[in-house]
Amino acid sequence: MPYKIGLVGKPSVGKSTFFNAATMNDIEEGAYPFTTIDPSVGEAYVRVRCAAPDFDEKCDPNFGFCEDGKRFVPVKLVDVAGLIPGAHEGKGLGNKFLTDLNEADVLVHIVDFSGKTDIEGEPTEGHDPREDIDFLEEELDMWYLEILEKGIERFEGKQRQPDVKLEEELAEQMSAFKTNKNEIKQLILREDLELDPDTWDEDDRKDLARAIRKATKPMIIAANKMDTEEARENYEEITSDPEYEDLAIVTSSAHAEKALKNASEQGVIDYTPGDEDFEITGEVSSEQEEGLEEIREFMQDYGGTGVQEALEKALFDELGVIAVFPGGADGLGDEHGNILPDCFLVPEGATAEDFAYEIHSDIGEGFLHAIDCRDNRQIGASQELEHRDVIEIVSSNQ
Ligand SMILES: Nc1nc2c(ncn2[C@@H]2O[C@H](COP(=O)(O)OP(=O)(O)O)[C@@H](O)[C@H]2O)c(=O)[nH]1
Ligand SMILES: [Mg+2]
Repeated sequence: MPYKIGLVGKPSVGKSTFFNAATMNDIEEGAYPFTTIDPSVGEAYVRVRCAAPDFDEKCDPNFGFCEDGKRFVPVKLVDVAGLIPGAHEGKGLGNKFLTDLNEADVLVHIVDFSGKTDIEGEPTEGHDPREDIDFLEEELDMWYLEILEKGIERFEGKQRQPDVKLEEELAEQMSAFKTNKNEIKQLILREDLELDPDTWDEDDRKDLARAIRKATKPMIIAANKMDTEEARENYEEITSDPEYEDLAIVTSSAHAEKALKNASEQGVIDYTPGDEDFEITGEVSSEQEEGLEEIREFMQDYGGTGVQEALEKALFDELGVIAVFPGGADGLGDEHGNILPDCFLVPEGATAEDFAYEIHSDIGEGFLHAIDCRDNRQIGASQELEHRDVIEIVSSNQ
């Protein structure tokens, strides 16, 4: 299963623009690892420095593509529309919204930093983006709190039965959030609460819901519309506000990325997504040239459009994922001679054996040992892998 990144935010912040820009590509249809008829789900990429050049080779990716030594590894991107006040109570797209949210491994909260849309997404002036940041967190916390309350009721209903454990009942109720009893127990204790909900007041419950949300729904903020003057001012102010210093925040212009992808598709510029610059290679009107030069200036100030960076910060830094290439100790080609055709995204801390299971459950079950292809060293089942490792799995089920 590819990782899923969810784009959230109130209406008119640029979610669809970001989604379209990030999922636009001109590679062959057949190279997609998944197809979908849902227009809000698409294929985007995260960049990994390709391992093939380290072996003086050139790769032949099965999925995604490789440009300038950067491997573009597919991820799923979901435009989670429908965030409005009361979404947790089923208002707006309520249930679809929550299902989409649940399926995302990590969220990118797109915020209109220009302040030109109000809390409902209607045009205005001078809106404080901090309100949007607080509002989304509040909305998610309310949703978590409702499910936590159901878990508490479930526990209370069973209290006279022997061997009923609070953390088990809560974890069961909250299983859609991909948590477990150990994590729940740790979070309760970290909040300095007893393992007895009778002793928790309303604030304790809210704090616990928030702690569970933070632990299970990693999220970064994309400060969007940074191509506007107002957004830059808000960005300066918010990033120097001590109350917001814990935020993982990336500057972005979805609009600029979209314009570059369009120009690239027209064949008038040479642009590799995520790069800090591009080259005009075809005939452009003076108007288009002016627009492109404005975008170039913006990219120089902020190190690119920020769209790739947002996806990568979400996945690699916030969620904690590494990329590992399956390889062979005596050659990186597969049975068709394709060099490093695959690149797997796996959780940080994944072991050689976990990686074998990731490739195929049969390979995992027959795991004998692994080989680090960079130095031909044999490694054991429990050895933790590192980002950009090239690993051969030796299995009795090959
Ligand atoms: N200036 C600027 N406008 C943007 C940017 N991204 C989106 N917009 C504009 O914001 C409006 C809403 O965008 P849309 O993608 O439909 O937002 P959504 O409702 O969140 O999906 C449109 O007019 C976009 O052109 C950006 O990075 N900069
Ligand atoms: Mg939209």
